[in-house]
Amino acid sequence: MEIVGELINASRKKIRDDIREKNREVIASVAKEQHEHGASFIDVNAGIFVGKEADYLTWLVSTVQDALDAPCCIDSPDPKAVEAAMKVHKGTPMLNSISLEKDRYEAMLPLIRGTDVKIIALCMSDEGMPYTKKDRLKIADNLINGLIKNNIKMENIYVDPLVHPIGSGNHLGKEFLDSIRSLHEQYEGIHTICGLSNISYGIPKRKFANQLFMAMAITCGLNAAILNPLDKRMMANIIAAETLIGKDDYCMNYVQAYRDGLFDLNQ
Ligand code: THG
Repeated sequence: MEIVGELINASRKKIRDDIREKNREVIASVAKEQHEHGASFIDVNAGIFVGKEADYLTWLVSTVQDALDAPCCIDSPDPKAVEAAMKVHKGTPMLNSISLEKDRYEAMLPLIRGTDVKIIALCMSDEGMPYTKKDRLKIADNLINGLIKNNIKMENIYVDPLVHPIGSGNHLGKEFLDSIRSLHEQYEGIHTICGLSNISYGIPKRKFANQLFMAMAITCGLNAAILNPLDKRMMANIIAAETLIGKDDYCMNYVQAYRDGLFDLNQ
């Protein structure tokens, strides 16, 4: 599982002021902490700073990469902000995200054509958000074909089928999980990704629900996630679930995690 650390996001009350005041020490330490806990990409999102998003996003990318040697996941729907952030980024970033919305699609494509950037393909179109597997796969198919035609490798495409709160419809969890399964059946080498905490919006014990849903998504083939890597039980679940579904030869990762104390959760 490839982990994208979600904590440097200006929509979070805890970090909003640190971003606004450009507090380098706090951003550097949150980036490092996430990396040490298993995040291979650090998500940076300054979406709430309307009109100044490009300025904040470039500052976040430089600050994170001055603090550690890891790529960012540039989280913005605004092609201008993404372009500016990609210019200051060292190495190969992840782009979060392209979608089938016409304006966004056409403006993002020139930024990534023929590059080795990892691209989140968000299942969203000008007709809105999909809720069924059928609607998700239709959008995903268009996105995947378009990206492949533009010389993007299949393994650099990370399809995000979009998680909806289970509280708004019984079928929404299963439609999402079935989408993950079908994407892996239909497109060999594809990655799937999501920010899964949306599933528990509006219900109690959100962490508990998120942790369980993660194990279910891993069973369906999910192989990347945007989440809080400081959630120890979540990270332990991911290791165990991947072992149990057969992605851990000789249970080596499982045993190593046990030895490292990652399964000691009585905190
Ligand atoms: N897909 C893609 N990108 C995404 C998302 C997605 N980027 C943003 C988001 N969803 C994932 N990132 C976060 C970051 C922080 C939080 C949740 C998702 C978070 N939420 C707290 C909560 O839900 O309780 C509240 C915020 C707070 O701390 O005040 O922390 O789905 N491609």
